[in-house]
Amino acid sequence: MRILILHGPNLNLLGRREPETYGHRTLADIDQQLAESASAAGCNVESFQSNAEHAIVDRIQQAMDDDTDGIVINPAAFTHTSVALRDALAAAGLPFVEVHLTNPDARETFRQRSLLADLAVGRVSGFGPHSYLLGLDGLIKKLQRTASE
Ligand code: CA2
Repeated sequence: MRILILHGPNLNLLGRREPETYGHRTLADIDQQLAESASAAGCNVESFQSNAEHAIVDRIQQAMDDDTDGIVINPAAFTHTSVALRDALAAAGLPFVEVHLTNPDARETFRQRSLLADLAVGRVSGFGPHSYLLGLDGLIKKLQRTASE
């Protein structure tokens, strides 16, 4: 099983800025842990981060043709703004889980709207890096169930 992990804008700064909000772990740490967790479940993960909306759209389109089974995405600020990302995820038709380090619903009003949430198979928010692991686990179990039906 092949899972794509997508990280949106500014998440490359994790561990270097605003630790009081986003914690001390770097994106490389999180990706490493996701790779270990996926491998223990017999899955492969590939991680991709970009600050550019078009690059994330391109990577989602690539996933339509590279045998990706599902996507775990922290769209970061694009969660709240990007019709392009929504359209790309809808067009790809791959099951995806939306994850957030913080709980956007407990933050500013503008973070309380997700343009992606209704397309997602699930959402995990507020558990720091553990949100990604919970999202990955949920997606793998969902894909396994679908495969055995
Ligand atoms: O809680 C999350 O994971 C967010 O997706 C993070 C986004 C924010 O716009 C969403 O509302 C919720 C922001 C990511 C910024 O990442 C930084 C990391 C370190 C230092 C500064 C920013």
